[in-house]
Amino acid sequence: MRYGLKRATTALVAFGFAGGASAAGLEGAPAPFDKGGVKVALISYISSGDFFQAYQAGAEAQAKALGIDLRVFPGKQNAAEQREQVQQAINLGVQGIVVDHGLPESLGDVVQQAVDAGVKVVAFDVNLNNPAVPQVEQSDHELARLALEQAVKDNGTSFKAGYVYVAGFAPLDRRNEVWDKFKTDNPDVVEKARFGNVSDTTATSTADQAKAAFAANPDISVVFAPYDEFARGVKLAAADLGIAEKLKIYSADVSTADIQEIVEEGSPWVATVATNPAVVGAVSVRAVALKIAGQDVPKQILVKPALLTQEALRQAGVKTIEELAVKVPAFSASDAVTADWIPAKLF
Ligand code: SR1
Repeated sequence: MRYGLKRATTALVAFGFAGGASAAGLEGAPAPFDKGGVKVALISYISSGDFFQAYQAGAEAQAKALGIDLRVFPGKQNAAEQREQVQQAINLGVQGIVVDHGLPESLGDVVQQAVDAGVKVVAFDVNLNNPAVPQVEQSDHELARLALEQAVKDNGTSFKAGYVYVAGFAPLDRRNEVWDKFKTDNPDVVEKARFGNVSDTTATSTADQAKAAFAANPDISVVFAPYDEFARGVKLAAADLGIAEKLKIYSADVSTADIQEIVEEGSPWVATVATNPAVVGAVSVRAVALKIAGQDVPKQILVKPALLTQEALRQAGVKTIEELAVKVPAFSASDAVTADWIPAKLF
């Protein structure tokens, strides 16, 4: 069975972990994990939506397996609050912090305070430009390239497009670089409308904007919406306007709810390119654990995404992310930042 899968990684399927730590520590692990009681903070900018919930679940599972006391600071799309949370984490005496998204300008100095206080920091999808802070990312350039290659396969190189983008988020900015180059390389792809919103109601706000864009540009036939909440919004708008059959949506990310929206009869959501966010959460925690243990962590940690087309998902009869992981083990795997003392096995 093929999923239009272009990249494979191996080693971990992250829906649960065998073995793991007791309160007394992790046998065979380096200090301080051998004794237990390691405190780490997960500080998010966004917590709502399938991607971020699954990311958090993966981080929690990996933390549990390592005996880490993970303090989760929920994200409310509030830069001032996230900044305050970094300070709270330092005051709590955590040994590590994972910063998940956020605005670099509001985090740079507090993250430096954490580093100066000896706290190990890892960033996911936020460019903190700090040599002490490795960054986890989902190979966003490759992700966008795979989605746009599929768009060309389905639609050729001449079409009117809608594009969903909000500047200032590292993954969206990286995907945008690929979109810009794609338009330069394909001058008959015309971006007729650009819109987007990131908030606690991203999908519905994006739907409202998409409706206005479609009303003003009825010739749009392809939408590049490289965030699953964006794609849901565009799909919602298409359904409300009754134009789903003349539209094709290409996105990023996947969840069980997304799979159901993609495979349903008449869905315009024809492809997505995704990692398993639970694996990305686990990788982020492993990275900070390695740093706390004084072990080497690369500056850039990549989790490779896979192309998932509507056609392949339908053919395989996949309905949930768990089924996806079983049928395509490589989808849920990352061998990034592993060590033999880190438990990372399914069940
Ligand atoms: C607002 S940024 C949204 C993106 O962050 C993660 O990288 C997910 O892939 C999502 O698309």
